[in-house]
Amino acid sequence: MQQNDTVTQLKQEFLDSLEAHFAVSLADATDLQRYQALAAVVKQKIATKWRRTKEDYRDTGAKQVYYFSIEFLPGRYLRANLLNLGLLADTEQMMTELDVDFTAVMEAEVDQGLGNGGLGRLASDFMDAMPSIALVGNGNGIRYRYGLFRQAFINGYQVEYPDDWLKNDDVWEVRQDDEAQVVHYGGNVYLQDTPDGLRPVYDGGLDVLAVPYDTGMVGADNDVVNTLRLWSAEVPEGVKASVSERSVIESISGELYPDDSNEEGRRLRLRQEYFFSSAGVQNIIKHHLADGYSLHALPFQVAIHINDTHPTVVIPEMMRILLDEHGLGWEEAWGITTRTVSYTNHTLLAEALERWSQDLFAQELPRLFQLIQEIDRHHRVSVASEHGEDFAWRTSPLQDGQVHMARLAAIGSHAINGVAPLHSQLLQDKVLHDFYILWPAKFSNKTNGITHRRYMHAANESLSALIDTKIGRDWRKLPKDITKLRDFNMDEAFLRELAVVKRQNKQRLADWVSHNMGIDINVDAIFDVQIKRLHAYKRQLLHLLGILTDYLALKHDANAYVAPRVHIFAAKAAPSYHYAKQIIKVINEVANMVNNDPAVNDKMQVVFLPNYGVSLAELIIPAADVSEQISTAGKEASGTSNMKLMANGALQLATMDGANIDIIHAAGAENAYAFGMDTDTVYKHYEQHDYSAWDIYQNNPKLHRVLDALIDGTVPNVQEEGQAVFDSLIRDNDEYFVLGDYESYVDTQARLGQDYQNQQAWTRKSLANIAASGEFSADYTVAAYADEIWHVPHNLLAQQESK
Ligand code: GL2
Repeated sequence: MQQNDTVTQLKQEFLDSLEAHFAVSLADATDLQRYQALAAVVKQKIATKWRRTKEDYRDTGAKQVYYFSIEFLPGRYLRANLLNLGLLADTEQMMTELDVDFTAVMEAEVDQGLGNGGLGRLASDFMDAMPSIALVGNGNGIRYRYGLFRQAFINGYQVEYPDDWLKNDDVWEVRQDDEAQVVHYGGNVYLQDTPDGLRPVYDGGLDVLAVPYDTGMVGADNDVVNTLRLWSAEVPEGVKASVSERSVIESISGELYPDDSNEEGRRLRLRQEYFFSSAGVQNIIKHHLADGYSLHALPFQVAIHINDTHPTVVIPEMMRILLDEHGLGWEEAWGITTRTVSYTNHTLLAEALERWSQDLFAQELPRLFQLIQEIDRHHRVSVASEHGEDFAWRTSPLQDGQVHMARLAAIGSHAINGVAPLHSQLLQDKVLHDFYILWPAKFSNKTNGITHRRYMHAANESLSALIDTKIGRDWRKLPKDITKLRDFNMDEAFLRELAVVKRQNKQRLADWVSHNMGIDINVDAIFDVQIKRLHAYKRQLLHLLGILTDYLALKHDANAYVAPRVHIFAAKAAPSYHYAKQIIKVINEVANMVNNDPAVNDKMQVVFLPNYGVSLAELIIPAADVSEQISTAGKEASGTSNMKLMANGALQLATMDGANIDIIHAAGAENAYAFGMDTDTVYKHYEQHDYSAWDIYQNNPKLHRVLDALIDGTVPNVQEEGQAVFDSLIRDNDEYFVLGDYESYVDTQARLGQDYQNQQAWTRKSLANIAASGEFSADYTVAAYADEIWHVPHNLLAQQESK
């Protein structure tokens, strides 16, 4: 069809849809109605491909991957779906012809925030990559009634509001009543001797109906549409539940990450983990059998991947189904389970490795607890003879009254991977070292990736279009081809064009800040960006100390040179993470102080954008000049905003941590700003207890002055919070070595500021980053999982060869 025909047809479908759904004309329709009408048109286009994909999988008996994740962070779907369907440009043209503000229409879509940060967004990037490389992969998670809280700032403090994302219904989802599963909690379980062997008998407990809502995951430029299945908790039909019983049940899919600082919160969290794990596994096995396969064929037909330890109960749940419901023997059930399940670890932080109290676990999931006891016993027996009792004890799922989920995941899966080379190495050497001794072949690395489609082609259309003019469009399918851009790094006209695109993106962000925050930021200044969850190890505090350093220099030293910067933060702090919230308050007060001081603010401004999420990221990332990735080395498993920022031409100001190392290596060290202690130094300090924050404070007058500013009234309105930050750094000896890296950070920032003044040289570095970003495409990451862990086909290589 000619493009004009497509536009004409789209226009007709859109106007018809508006009338059919809302009985309004275009002129009278609200942006929300326009969005919903357009989304309905797009959904219709997806539907046929989706049905065919499902039929095709069933008819060919394709092996299916199921990606189990307690978080998905899709953001908005409309623009990404249009892009993948190849209809984005036509839709833009249609909207122009209709004189409709397309941006306003897209912004009427709610930003689906069913995740906290990188882990959830990675799951959604994988949902985009899988169909795009024609891989048979589905998501399995929870349809939270309320997503991650909506953040606002009042007097500089974070305030949390509920995220009522279903208020206007979700256009994309499809409820599947006939796929519902019952999930059972609590009660007592007895083992009874029957002619078929020991069988559990259940007494009491709670039945919850898990109802799935499916959303089509659209492949780019192909006919593949996979399924993301999110489960919602309801009262089973026929069960008379009181109001309070009903609310207990519904709370299971009520909200993302309930506060886990108290017992009831933790109980709910465990229930959530079992909820989507059990519903998912039951449903998979049901279909597997209905399609005529034997249980022994499960590992050949199905790969279940657990995204971090939250879905680890998949392992005992599969054992329960195979043993109790199908009468398999222990060894054969264990073989099937372990060959089906694989596990990605996403964190090195000890406190983030999940553990449950055995009492709580046994109360909530009594049968699963019995099975874990049995897994534990088998494990001890099998390793003790060769490795000794102490080793068996250290690696057991049950120890010290707790259930250790990472150990259970390592024992019960056939593959374990980390998410960046350093992280995978540290897993083998430290965190999961004992398991590496037992099963070295289980371990591998799969470096995270991102979808360039969302973060470049959709969010930064002008950059992608500019790149097309130089190297054609193949790189959009084969992201590594973007390295061809390196041939143009001496092309001055092209560098100028790149700089123009960056400036336009900065202006777009500046307009947003002006409109939403009432602050006019200087687009000629360096946009120095730190966007990620607020956590002590990510060290937003180090960035803040750098800001205070510049501020004090400008105030007190007439000769000080500070390159003009706009410091841009966006971050949510977990509601129960008091210290993180205190840091937000201090940053906001520093921002106030700086922005309202005419003596400095032609040189520096600080903005903390509220309610960080996927859509805000899509606005900030194309506008960034500098990407702050400054975690304590050895703490950030990978990071993914680093990759998104790089692809959009920001230079990394980074510690040698997570995937920063690989990004800096790919872009070339001369095109990035690495600083700070390396992992070995960090570990040495922890082991030798030779780090003294107090000594650093005493011996560095500049830093001394900066820290004092937090407690001597220099920064106004932070009496309590400034003191808390000061105490954590000095009294508590600075767990994350903020002070240890301070000097190196401010020196590197100063060098960066100088370099930025040569715009052409800077843009050349920016180009080097863009040109090296291809290898961080999630298409490659997912293909590597497919080849090495899941053993399912995809067509990434075929695309390469057909070129
Ligand atoms: C995380 C890691 O902290 C982060 O470094 C990594 O990039 C992502 C995805 O692998 O996973 N782990 C984790 O629990 N969250 C992350 O973002 N929330």
